[in-house]
Amino acid sequence: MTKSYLGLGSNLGDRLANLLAAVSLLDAAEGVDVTRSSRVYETDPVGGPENQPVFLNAVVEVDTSLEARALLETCLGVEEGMGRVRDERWGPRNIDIDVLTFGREEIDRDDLTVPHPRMHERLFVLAPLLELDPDPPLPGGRKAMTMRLDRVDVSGARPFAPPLA
Ligand code: GSY
Repeated sequence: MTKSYLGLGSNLGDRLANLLAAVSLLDAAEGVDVTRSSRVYETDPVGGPENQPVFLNAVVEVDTSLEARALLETCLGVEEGMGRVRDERWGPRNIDIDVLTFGREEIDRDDLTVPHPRMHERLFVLAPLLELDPDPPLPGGRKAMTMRLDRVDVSGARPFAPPLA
């Protein structure tokens, strides 16, 4: 079994219901067991079109018997099952599921890079992730303990709802 952290985000429709649906669908998937969730944060959009709606974000911990590629396929399948349309890059979406980490493995392939290469720069990932793990795998072997937060806009993530699982 491998422990993996998944980042969930939604900024279209009933955002909290979308996150909850994603957790149920992930947990129902073959070889995936959702073990814990962070709280849900409301977060200011990073990138994408100006004035896109604010996001809800959370991180969930899963135990999986799948290989990394198959876990990614499962996440994409859940997004698809929830009717995600990929029109605008970085644009609004009802659900986004990112594989942030896969055990302590470092994978760098066209289709999947873990630890996720930008996760340490994104408060909408770090704030929920650090609730679950104070020493998570980060790109380049970085340590959360030694990261500087003084250049990060920490007002950009506000607790919104209790854990999803
Ligand atoms: O990478 C996930 C999609 N996304 C998000 C997000 O989930 N939250 C916030 N706050 N900004 C984002 N920009 C993108 S793209």
